[in-house]
Amino acid sequence: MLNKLLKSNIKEIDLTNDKHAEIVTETVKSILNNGYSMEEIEQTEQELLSKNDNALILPLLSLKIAKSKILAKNTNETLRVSVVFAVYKEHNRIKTATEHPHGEDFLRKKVKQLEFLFEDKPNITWELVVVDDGCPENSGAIAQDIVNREQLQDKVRVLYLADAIKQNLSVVKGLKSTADSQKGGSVVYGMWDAVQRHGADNHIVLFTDADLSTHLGQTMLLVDPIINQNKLAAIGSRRERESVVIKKGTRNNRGKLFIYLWKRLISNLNYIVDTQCGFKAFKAAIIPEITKDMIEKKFAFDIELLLRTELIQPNSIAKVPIAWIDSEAASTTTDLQPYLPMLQSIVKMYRKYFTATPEANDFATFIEYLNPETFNQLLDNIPEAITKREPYEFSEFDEVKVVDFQRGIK
Ligand SMILES: Nc1nc2c(ncn2[C@@H]2O[C@H](COP(=O)(O)OP(=O)(O)O)[C@@H](O)[C@H]2O)c(=O)[nH]1
Ligand SMILES: [Mg+2]
Repeated sequence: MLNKLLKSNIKEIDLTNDKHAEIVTETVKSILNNGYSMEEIEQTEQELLSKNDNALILPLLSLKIAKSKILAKNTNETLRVSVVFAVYKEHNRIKTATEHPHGEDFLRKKVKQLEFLFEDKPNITWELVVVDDGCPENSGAIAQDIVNREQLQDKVRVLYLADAIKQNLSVVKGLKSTADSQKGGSVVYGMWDAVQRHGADNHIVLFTDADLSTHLGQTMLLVDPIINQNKLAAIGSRRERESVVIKKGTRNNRGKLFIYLWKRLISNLNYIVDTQCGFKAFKAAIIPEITKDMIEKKFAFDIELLLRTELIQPNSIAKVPIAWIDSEAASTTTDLQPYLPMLQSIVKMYRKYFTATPEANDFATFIEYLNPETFNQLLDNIPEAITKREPYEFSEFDEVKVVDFQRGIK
């Protein structure tokens, strides 16, 4: 199998490209048609990973999807899978590549990815839930147009956060308008709605990002630990040994600082590193409880969902190494500086959900008093003890104290 996989001559895979997507599908099919077992596939995966070569992304992604398809095949009970994503200024990425240079045609592609994963599995029903986050460019209406034109009504549902606010639904309590929301408000509304509509039994609710960074063929890798290993949630992680990540640019040190700081506050997530990957699954039964009266409607909502899952049952989150290929062309967050507001929300979570300790309190107060200017100084002076380490070390390593950070700012 290894030799066959290595023959692929695509070194930089682009999931927005139809031809590349087709090659992935064909590779998965050929792996499955050869009847390889889960163990054989995992062994091949280990061999490819040990080569540490970004050009192997296509075979590695194909192996992950092949595993996911085997898990689907082995699922014989009734299962409902809802996949939610928010759209905000996605009017370009939703177009095709010929219609716009940033076009990814992500809606149709996501449908295809799920169709492929669940083909011949009538016991598994699924749905994509698109939630318009008050998009000024009417991303929701554009999505609905595609749904109507392509007759995708039984596969895709489009919701508007504005409607939920108008109806005063409990899940959007605290939002006066869509302007108070970023990603979190919409995703959580979509998750809650999926449970309202399809119930809590045999139902897994995932969320993802609008773009094609995560191939949804991997969905069963998240579903499996919940239905077969008693986990309450499973999160895609870009920071495990078996993760396959293609990301350009170097925003890495900021990410390290972010992880170091939230880990000083949120003690029950100490075994988790990548909280921000847009690919997470939850057992539907816990969704009403973990989404009730959430603090965060913006980009730190993942952390609140996870910490509340852990409060229900410790050690209940599976970390799943995934293949992730950044879509940077029209990222909706590149101009944003979301880290400081995220950290300040996390301080609120610390105060609401945890018993104070002197150490954590120090960090909480320090972060509360940061402003964009002092935070930028902090970013320019991230202590080397942090930049030289890997984020997983920050669960244990806590030697950089508030005074050390204060030295870097005026
Ligand atoms: N920037 C931004 N994104 C939002 C907002 N509301 C929902 N989103 C969605 O949040 C997700 C963020 O993903 P993306 O733009 O790929 O961010 P990145 O991958 O972190 O650069 C997308 O699905 C957006 O459509 C918002 O108010 N601002
Ligand atoms: Mg993205």
